[in-house]
Amino acid sequence: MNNDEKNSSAETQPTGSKTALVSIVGRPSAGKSTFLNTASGEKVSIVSPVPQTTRNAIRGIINTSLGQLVFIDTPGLHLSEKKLNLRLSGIAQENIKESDAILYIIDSTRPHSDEEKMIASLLLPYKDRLVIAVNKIEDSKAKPELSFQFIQEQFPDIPSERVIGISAKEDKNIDAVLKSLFSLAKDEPHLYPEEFYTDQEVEFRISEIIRGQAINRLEQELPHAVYVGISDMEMKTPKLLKVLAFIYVERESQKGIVIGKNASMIKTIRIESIKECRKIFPYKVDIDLRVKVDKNWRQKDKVLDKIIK
Ligand SMILES: Nc1nc2c(ncn2[C@@H]2O[C@H](COP(=O)(O)OP(=O)(O)OP(=O)(O)O)[C@@H](O)[C@H]2O)c(=O)[nH]1
Ligand SMILES: [Mg+2]
Repeated sequence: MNNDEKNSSAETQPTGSKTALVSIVGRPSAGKSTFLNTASGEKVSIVSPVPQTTRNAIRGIINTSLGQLVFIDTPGLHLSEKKLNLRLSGIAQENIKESDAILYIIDSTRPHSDEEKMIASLLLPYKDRLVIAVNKIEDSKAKPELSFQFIQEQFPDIPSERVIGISAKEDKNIDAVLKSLFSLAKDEPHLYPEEFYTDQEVEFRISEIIRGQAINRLEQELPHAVYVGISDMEMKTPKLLKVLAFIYVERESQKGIVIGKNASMIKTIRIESIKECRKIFPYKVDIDLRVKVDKNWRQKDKVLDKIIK
């Protein structure tokens, strides 16, 4: 959905009176963040082919002639006992309880494993405020009929207008999902002013842009081993924000990979991050980017408390 059709439609058409807080949930890599970005027409949340990309509850706001939907993009729900994964699943579960509606995204290119069944049973008590999107239907590997069958088994009495086949990547049927979510919205004051499309702080946004640029260039386990910290940020002039940022890795041996041959990798991450910031902020963002080791940070509560909220 492009921006002319969504948020900026407020300029031509007033935003309707409905309001809903909507949690987007599903397995890692189901396409939750892609859905939010396509629906809002903005790069609100980072996307990558690696599962467990989203680590925070990220809000994205959409205004249409029907009203305002405030989406909470959550980390993928994952069967794992690892400290980081438990925290990520916890965030998704806390947000489900608070929301007026839940958008459950199922990846139709993957078999419906025990993990999918675990999510379906977690959502069963909320079936009256559930919309289910069967995603990636444009993919040649997709088997949406199996997903619809799975949904029929797990949620036998869910109304058909609340189960929709979509392609988040190719903007297919996104409008139908929004319409279905509005049917669960209430006549209540909007949660955000119309010019907002996200509530993320500048510092968090920049650190996520850098992490997105990094993880989409790193291979295998490395995307999971990375976090980004901003250690200094100063508005030098009204047109220039100076940022000192660190990409943290778990081990000394990973440092070299992030830096790359002749520092080529870190340079590219820096330049592409600056470009992305340029598109979002009304001022230039100059980033001094360095790499540091924070040994086994995924096991440290102190670090997890800081980066996962
Ligand atoms: N073919 C296809 N791929 C998609 C679609 N939607 C998302 N993807 C891809 O699926 C991968 C994961 O997408 P994300 O949006 O990061 O998934 P997520 O559910 O937010 O993942 P986590 O944050 O890790 O839980 C990326 O490579 C996307 O490009 C779709 O409609 N079709
Ligand atoms: Mg995500």
